[in-house]
Amino acid sequence: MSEVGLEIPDKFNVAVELVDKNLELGRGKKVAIYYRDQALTYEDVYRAVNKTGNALKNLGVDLEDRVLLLLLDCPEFAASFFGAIKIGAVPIPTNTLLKSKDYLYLLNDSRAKVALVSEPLVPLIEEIRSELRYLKHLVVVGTAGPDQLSYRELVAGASEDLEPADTSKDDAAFWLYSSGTTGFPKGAVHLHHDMLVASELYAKGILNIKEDDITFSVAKLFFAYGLGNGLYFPFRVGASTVLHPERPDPKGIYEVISRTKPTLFFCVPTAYAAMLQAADSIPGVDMSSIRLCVSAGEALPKAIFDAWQKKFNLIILDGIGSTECLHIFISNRPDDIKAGSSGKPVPGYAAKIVDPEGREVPDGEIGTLMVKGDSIAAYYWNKHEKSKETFHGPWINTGDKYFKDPDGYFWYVGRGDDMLKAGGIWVSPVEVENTIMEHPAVLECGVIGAVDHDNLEKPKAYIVLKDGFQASEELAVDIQKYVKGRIAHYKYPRWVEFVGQLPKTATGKTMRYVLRQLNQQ
Ligand code: 3UK
Repeated sequence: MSEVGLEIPDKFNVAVELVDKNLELGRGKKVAIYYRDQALTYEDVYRAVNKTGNALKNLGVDLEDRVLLLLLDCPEFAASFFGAIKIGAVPIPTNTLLKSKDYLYLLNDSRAKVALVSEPLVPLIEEIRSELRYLKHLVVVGTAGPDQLSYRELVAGASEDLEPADTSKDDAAFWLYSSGTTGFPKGAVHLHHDMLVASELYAKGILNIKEDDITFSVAKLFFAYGLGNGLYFPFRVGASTVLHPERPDPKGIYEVISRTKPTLFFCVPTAYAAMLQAADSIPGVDMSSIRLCVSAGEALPKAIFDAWQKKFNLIILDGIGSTECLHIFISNRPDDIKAGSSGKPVPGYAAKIVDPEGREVPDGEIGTLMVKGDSIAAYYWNKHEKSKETFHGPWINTGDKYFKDPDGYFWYVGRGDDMLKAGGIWVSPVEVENTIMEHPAVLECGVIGAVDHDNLEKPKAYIVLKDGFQASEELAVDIQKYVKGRIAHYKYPRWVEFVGQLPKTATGKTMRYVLRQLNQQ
């Protein structure tokens, strides 16, 4: 018996639990996935999972081999994710918003043998193909070109029967990469039991998800947040999910909601703010199907909670989760909300706020948030020092600064490191700084998170120019364009401020906290 009261046997394959079991429970004809004009039943998904698992086996994928998924939200995502897990391989859902050089790192660091890639993203991989040391096969979901394999053809030739690999509950099931301050992402290794724990504690415990729910997540499946919302939560209870491969702009989101009638809506603060702003200019918005809205990724400002409630008479449940913890571990509840706070620990998880010596601080005092629970990743792949800093026995250091009020609600106050978020997605200041520094006019720079008119964080750059260059609006725009062309679009600085010098430590390191203070004045 694990701490959460879930009976998980030692021999255990989570793909069986999340896919096959729905057939055993008589849900074969139920819709699992709505995708464009298609509705796929659990039987359809089961067959696709088995065929994809066999197709991967036929390519030589073995137990413990990594398989990189660079896929837009689509049924093939579900088939490859669970197909790989079912054969004991380890899928790695990967951020589709990155650039070629990011994929070069991820493919070489993970040593994935096979990558399954949506056709529009294939050029990004081809650009670095000659530098990939371990990739043997590039499988295209869509039309395959020379030296590429067609997913459709591989699957068409594969058997529908697949015995699950003889995995244990503590085998690696999948990895998720999480960005670090230096810009090199860390692969968090998640085990076969983790998705069951998150489903039990958060999806059932807090959302009370049921078979007749329909989920729609604006956060894509490659995020830990989206993966639960849009895939394993609904699959755990035989509910349906709406998958939407397009970029989520407010108009598109409202259109999907009005057409597909989800009951559970998952989003991030930036997109809630954008939806509110666009609401009145979009005709025919129908939100009547939604019973609950969820927000995570960054703190939800009270103003957005209030405006949403006023506009749609719906509450937004804010909760904090992380890639390492897999999903949300502190959350508001439908009947217990303090807007602006992250809520209280989800039953089954424990949370404490500690000082630098690891002692719990009194209520109202700020400290570092530590969390305990059975969905936490085992370690970071090939990053032993980082693993030791983060994983402390059953506890994990979230890196977040929090305080607890006398009523027991947890309040986010900031990060303990210099990492920041843009639209709920990690941005490393070092990576943005290094990119800006390659611009011919820039001598040095410092990047911090600043807040926009919705009180949401976005990157801001303080820049010292080289001699002979003049600060101007045009130069600021040029630097922004320069960054957008080189690293993922969401990382570019929304504000550029030219300064004479940067605050430095005795050893020459930029003091980003001084820049943060400067920004608040
Ligand atoms: C921050 C929040 C305040 C916080 C995630 C839900 O965001 C997720 O995972 P990431 O690894 O980032 C984790 C970090 O993001 N954060 C997330 N949610 C909140 N800060 N209020 C919040 N509600 O710094 C945390 O350490 O990208 C969210 C489910 C699964 C997830 N992986």
